[in-house]
Amino acid sequence: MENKTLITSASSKDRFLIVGFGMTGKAVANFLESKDFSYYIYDENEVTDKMGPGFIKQLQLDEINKALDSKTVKAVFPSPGVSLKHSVIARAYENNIPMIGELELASFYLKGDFIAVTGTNGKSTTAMLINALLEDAGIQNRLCGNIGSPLINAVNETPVPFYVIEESSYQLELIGSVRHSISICLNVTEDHFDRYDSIIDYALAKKNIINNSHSDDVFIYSDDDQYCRQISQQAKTKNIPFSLVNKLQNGAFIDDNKLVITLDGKEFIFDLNDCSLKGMHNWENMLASLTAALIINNTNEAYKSYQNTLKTFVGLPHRMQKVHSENGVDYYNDSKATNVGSVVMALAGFQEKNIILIAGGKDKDCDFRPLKGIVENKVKNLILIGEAKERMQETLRDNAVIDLKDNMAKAVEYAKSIAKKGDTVLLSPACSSFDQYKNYEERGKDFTDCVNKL
Ligand code: UMA
Ligand code: ADP
Repeated sequence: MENKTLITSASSKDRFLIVGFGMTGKAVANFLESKDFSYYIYDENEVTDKMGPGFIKQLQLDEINKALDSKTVKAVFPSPGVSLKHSVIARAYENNIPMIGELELASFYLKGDFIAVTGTNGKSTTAMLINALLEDAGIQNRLCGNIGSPLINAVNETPVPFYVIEESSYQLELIGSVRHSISICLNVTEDHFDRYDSIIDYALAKKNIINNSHSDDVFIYSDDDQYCRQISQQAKTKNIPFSLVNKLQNGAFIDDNKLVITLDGKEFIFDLNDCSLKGMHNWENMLASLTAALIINNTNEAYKSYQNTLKTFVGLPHRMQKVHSENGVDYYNDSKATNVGSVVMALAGFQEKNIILIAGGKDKDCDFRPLKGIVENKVKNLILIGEAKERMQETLRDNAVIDLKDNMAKAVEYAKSIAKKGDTVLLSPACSSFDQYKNYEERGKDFTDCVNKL
């Protein structure tokens, strides 16, 4: 039976299993409650939330296995943070129990078009910018997905014609039958190697974004990225590339300090001097976002509105955010740079070798070698913190003057003591934050607080 039929024909007698009870699991539970369905929960931590009448119980591993083996469970809803190699998921697969991701579940009920944004870096900025471009032009849409707002919540809200969805590779692993009218892949560089065996494995998850698209759907992708190009070759969609390097005939590119988007022979131009978002990485995000918005509406009125949005859209905190300036030294918080690719982009945006870089954090087993050249060219001092500091030092020892520090406060204090007029102190960790913080926001705030305390 198709997953959609299985869900839409389910009755209150059917029992489901939610695996992982964080933001996604809770949103799925709310949805199941609204349909009067019953559900078990599996979570490695004890669930203490007040539950609705559909909740049966939180199962332990041995109980789960019994429930799955006896086929008491009609379908499993895994949360994105739970690997599909997890023993519970593996057991469900062995028993041929359908596995349904939260995005697919939502897609059974939502009628609007899906605009999906993926990529290793730039997803949140791009999804937010598309949301703003459309909203300012009077085009109703809802921003959701990995950005922190599960799509399933939209099922019980007022429908809108467009859903702008940030989609992580974890979510894309279970994309099932979800069709995207517009898919965007910004880049594919190493990340999440604690979950994927190789970059190919990771890129294959990203590729799922175009799995169900038709010839009248559109795929917007970076022509500068080999994995994005390879995905485009397998897509049935109309493909629109963007590039920072080449002037594309039918696509989006940079020309003489302008963003140029060509669509079906028509050219749309946006002056970079008028854009609040700065940095080459944001040029990519703007090219992709504008292409998507122009596909949806490219009337003169919308075109003007998009130009205004670019003036006002300042981006998100913790992404190359200037948090302080003192004695000719600028301090930037780029705590969201949780992988090597985003740090390469951050450093590429600076012209001189005047960066004091604070990096390190939770080790995700990624290869730090792509940092070698750019660190050598741009970083005068590298200060390392966190679980990954020794491994980073090992890789980068020939490329920078390196100091290891115990924590953020000591790193910032040291950075300040060595910074000279014209230098930049940059937190751009290349690692996630979970070794010392709850999340990247808390780490960015700690950096900013330490800077402001000085
Ligand atoms: N859990 C287990 N066993 C596991 C893993 C998790 O029991 O092996 C349990 C945890 O105890 C916890 C729950 O599962 O109670 C957490 O589930 P989750 O990790 O799927 O997290 P959610 O709270 O549901 O948030 C998820 C995304 N998290 C991840 O993909 C890790 C959020 O993205 C997203 O905003 C949210 O769904 C809504 O879509 C965060 C993220 O870090 C920001 N994403 C990664 C990234 O951007 O790099 C992909
Ligand atoms: P994501 O949601 O994919 O993590 P964000 O927009 O939150 O993306 O940005 C995450 C990090 O990546 C930040 O450090 C930001 O400066 C950097 N970044 C943003 N856009 C890009 C891009 N197109 N290429 C490389 N790095 C980028």
